[in-house]
Amino acid sequence: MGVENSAVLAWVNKTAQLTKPERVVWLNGSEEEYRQLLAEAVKGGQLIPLNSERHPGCYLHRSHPNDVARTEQCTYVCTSGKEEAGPNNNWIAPDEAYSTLNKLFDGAMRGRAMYVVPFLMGPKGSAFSRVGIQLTDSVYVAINIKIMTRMGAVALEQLGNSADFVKCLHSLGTLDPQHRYICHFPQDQTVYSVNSGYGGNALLSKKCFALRIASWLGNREGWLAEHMFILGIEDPKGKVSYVAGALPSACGKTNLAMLQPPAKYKGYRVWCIGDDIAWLRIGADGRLYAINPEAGFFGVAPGTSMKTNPNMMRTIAKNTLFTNVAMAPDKTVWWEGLDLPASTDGFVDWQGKVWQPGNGQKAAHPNSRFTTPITQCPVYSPHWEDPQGVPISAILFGCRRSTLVPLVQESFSWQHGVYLGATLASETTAAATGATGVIRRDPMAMLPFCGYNMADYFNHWLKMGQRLTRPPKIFRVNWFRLDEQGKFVWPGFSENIRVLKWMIDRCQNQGDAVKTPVGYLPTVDALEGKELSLSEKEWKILLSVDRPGWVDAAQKQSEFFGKFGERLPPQLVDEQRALLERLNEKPVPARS
Ligand code: GTP
Ligand code: SPV
Ligand code: MN
Repeated sequence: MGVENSAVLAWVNKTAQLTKPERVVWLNGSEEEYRQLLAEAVKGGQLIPLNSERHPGCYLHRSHPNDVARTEQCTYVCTSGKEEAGPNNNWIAPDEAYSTLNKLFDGAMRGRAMYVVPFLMGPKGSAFSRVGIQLTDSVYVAINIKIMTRMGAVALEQLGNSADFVKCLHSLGTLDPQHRYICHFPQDQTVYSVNSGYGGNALLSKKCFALRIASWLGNREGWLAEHMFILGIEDPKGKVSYVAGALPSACGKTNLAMLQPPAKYKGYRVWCIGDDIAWLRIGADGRLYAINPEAGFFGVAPGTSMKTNPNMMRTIAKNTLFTNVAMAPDKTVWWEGLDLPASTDGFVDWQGKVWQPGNGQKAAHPNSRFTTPITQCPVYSPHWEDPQGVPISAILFGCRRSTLVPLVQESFSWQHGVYLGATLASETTAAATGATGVIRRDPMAMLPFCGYNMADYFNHWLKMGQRLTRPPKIFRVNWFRLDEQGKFVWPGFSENIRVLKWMIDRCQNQGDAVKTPVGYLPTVDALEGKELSLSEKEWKILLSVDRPGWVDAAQKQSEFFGKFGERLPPQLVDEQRALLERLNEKPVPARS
């Protein structure tokens, strides 16, 4: 490829001198090249071809057992001052980080190829879009980026002679978890990652660039980079309204983004624009517009089935990479949540070890994933390509909470909505290493992904609201309330359409609601809830306000807010105080 951009050439040459690869391979993104990469990965043992009839064009990858999820404890934001990174990030001074990393990268690619992977985040020619270039010695990573982004010549064309691209350097190194680093240098638009080959640690286009670096840029330039899906909901009259929503990792974004409404919701359709990341800007008309910077899904496999997410099952029917799922002897894949076949003889688990149901082991790793192109999704929205993005009517912040948080709350104002996002807490999942099921603060589902001090981030959200003349309404949801037996009370999945529809109704000044201290809550009728076989007790779990529980929760927020010191926007403390006042008032059920 005749690359002429001198900044790109200089960076590639300098890196090759440091990492000393056997060869440098420039990727142009063509289909032929993609086939070659797949063949190379099969030959090298990184990919196993799957059953060509049942899974055409599909492959299985097994990552190292110590490298199966994001490692937040090895992830750093290296701004010049620690305060800029904030209490929400691990921090190393840039000089020190570069010095450690340069030692680890010295000769790290010896005997391996270094792939030069240019990629474009966002539609071609869009003012939202940005270019990145990843240098990596992992063919698996290069193949993933081909699926996940607009990769190759298209990115270099958009870049032209400009030096404005994000430098993403990645090496598998020795996969030594003791020396694993994922370092971000927002002031240099640079990311270095070494000793991991997995997901968000290694596909640097995703969380590292499109969230950590992009959120930092967005704060400077007046836009937002968020851990959000984007969907369009079409009503029977054909009107499409757009919703963007953040939920923490493995809490339901992908499922919601391509939901298939139940038969009863005739005429309603959901269109998918993105499932994980949104870049949002204010349009000339004062509305908020969103694009999905990505071109593929890196989704959670366990739990995905024809019952829960038929659109994803159809999406992954071909041309898909599976990572850390189980395999049957006929080279078909399996994971928890799919029906168990009559015979499981010869099944191997995600590590390739013999597996039998009931042997006490998971067949697929709980954070096993698939990588698949968005254009294969049966309900993918053609507006995914719109350079100006889609106008957002509603924003949703969601959490996984077995107690306290109701099914859905509508905020009273933008500021109250920002407070609902900022005080989000959720039970941890297998998407990151560490204990699961532990409640932690995860503001806007961005705790692991915000590339700067979250106090400044909250302030940025508040300022965005002031600039929006037609701001979206902000909601909070929780699909995960448990009953006394530990079962999910809300049926979730396709039935979540009821909540989405109510949200859109509310944006159009319709839909019944009850004013409560924590926001507007829907009535059972507004959710057409009589159709669901839920008892009165179950509705109470979903739609009531546990006043003492909320007083306790609101008081505990002081500790969290305290971490940000003087930098915390006072509006959030005002909202906390207002909530406590509302909770102490006598309950008056009122219709809005
Ligand atoms: P990341 O890709 O990690 O950012 O995750 P995500 O937010 O896209 O989550 P995803 O949609 O992949 O769902 C994660 C897990 O939650 C899967 O096992 C789903 O089956 C399950 N899940 C999703 N939606 C629902 C729901 O409405 N109810 C219940 N009970 N589980 C759900
Ligand atoms: C998440 O953890 O939120 C993901 C997967 O979407 S990863 O790419 O590993 O970040
Ligand atoms: Mn995610």
